[in-house]
Amino acid sequence: MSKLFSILFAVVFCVSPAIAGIAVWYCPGYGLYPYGAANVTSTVPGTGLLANNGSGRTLIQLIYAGFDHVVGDGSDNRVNPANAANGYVTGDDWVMASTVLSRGMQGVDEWGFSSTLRPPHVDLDWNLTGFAYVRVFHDDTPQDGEAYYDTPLVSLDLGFFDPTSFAFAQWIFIDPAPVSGVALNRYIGSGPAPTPQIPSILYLPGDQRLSLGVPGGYRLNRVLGATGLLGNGGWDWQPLAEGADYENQSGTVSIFTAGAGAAPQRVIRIGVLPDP
Ligand SMILES: [Ca+2]
Ligand SMILES: [Ca+2]
Repeated sequence: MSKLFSILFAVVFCVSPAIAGIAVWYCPGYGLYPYGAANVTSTVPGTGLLANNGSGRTLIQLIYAGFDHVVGDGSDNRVNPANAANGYVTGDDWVMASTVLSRGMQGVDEWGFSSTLRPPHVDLDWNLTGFAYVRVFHDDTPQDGEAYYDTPLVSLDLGFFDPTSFAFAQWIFIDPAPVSGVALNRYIGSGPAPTPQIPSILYLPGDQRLSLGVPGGYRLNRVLGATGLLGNGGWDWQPLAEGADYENQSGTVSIFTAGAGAAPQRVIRIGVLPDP
């Protein structure tokens, strides 16, 4: 009995320091459809993204959401078509890997699906916790006015350590495979977003809150707070929790400056979106 335990402990202590790194498959599990496609399960020829984008090619990217754990900088401008050198990302995001799906190559069909697996993206030195997402562009030349799609954020699994076996590789499907595909659903904005009027901020001493109204024509998207600077000079933005750090009632945002949930943020950022 005691020998068995010692063997188990030996195994655990040998393996633990080596657990680091990622291996991520990122691909469509069912299929990609053009912007506005109502039927994202169709197998009728001519309905796939690569049959409707003019080139039969599209760029997909595996993107790290950065240290703020939000897509881009948390604003609605998620793609910067002028930032081709860095894969069109905004904020502190960066492209971990990318590939072009080309219809007819490596078994890729007009929906971007292939039963021939490409190798996963492997980085044995990766040790950053956080989130990644996959972005699909209309084609492989992103530009203003073209559609794209972002998957939800996925927590990165840092448990990959054996490049001889992909048994522990992580899957990030672009679509909710295997039941249906996805249609592109966002547009790369043309020009900068309009800047909403900055409202007055009131300090309410009785409630120990900062209060401000969301500008007319906009709705609250998120509230971020920062306590210090990162090595790259940017703020260490973290999402604040509604109920614990702030309240949003009828378009008035109240940020707590005291109490159990009060965050010690030095800087607050309020994100708004235009009303639909
Ligand atoms: Ca980010
Ligand atoms: Ca294009």
